[in-house]
Amino acid sequence: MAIIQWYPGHIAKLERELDHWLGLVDVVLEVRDARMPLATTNPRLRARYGNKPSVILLNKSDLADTKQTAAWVDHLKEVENLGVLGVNAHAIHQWKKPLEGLLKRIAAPLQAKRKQQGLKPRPVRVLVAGMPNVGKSSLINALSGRHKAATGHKAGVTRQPQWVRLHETLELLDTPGIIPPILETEMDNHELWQTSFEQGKVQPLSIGEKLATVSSVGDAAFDEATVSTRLLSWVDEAYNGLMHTLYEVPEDVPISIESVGQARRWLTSGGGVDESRTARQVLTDFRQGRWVKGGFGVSLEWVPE
Ligand SMILES: Nc1nc2c(ncn2[C@@H]2O[C@H](COP(=O)(O)OP(=O)(O)OP(=O)(O)O)[C@@H](O)[C@H]2O)c(=O)[nH]1
Ligand SMILES: [Mg+2]
Repeated sequence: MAIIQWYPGHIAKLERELDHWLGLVDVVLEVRDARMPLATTNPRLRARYGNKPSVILLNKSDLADTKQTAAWVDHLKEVENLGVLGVNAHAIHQWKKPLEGLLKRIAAPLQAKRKQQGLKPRPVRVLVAGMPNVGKSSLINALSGRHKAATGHKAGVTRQPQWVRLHETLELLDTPGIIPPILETEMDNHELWQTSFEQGKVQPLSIGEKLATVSSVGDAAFDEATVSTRLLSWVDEAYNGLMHTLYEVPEDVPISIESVGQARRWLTSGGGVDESRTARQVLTDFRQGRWVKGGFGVSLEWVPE
């Protein structure tokens, strides 16, 4: 799939600024989307964390496949040897304590070192980083209990880094989302993403397509019909006909924009299926969690068995 405008100029500038932000903090909190923990990590960014202690948060777990999120937490802990938590910014009370505990534990040796050097104690400083739209600002707002940082359902809402003090011992630096400046084909071949487990007859979505489904790349950067079609096909296969069930498409009719539009009567005035409306609606349904049933959502990346 051709992704145009993959790497806007302002992102290049942000990447350069990242080194400066890293110099200001003790710990990195990398936020990813629980529905695709591999596609929403930026290997170039991770390479720059160097040996800063870091923690991975798989956010939006309310929209993800619960079983997969639990498996990803275990898997990433093992392969990355880091603290990993599956969280939901909209219900942070469940994770606030464990998360703060984890950050403080990580920062304890740094604090002890300061004390040894005769320096005054200061708050632990945490860089909150990750791809666009994964929920960095929402998490910071939820943790601080105040709406300090701007949030929104599209890429690039946070434009400037911003410090938010949680309390006298913890400060978080909200930063703009950064996507990698590499071509999609290169991303798909990157070793970090090679561990992605894909199964079934239907070809999995490419990294760029996955990022499009969760609005980590702007809407102008991809073709909605293509992404929507691939999303429908993969999810329908991986989740045993879930798209047939949710959109009430007859079992013997293959899943497609056409069949979903027909079933839902998303039609043009001429009576044919309104393909662009249907494609957009399918993406919106996925993004807004309308495929979550009984607390079980959909993940586009599954952990190796
Ligand atoms: N369902 C659900 N939605 C979430 C969660 N966290 C954030 N969101 C939504 O995701 C969208 C993006 O959230 P932001 O906090 O603006 O994301 P960001 O990572 O700061 O994005 P940029 O600043 O653009 O990089 C918003 O519409 C949020 O309401 C979550 O845990 N669950
Ligand atoms: Mg933000």
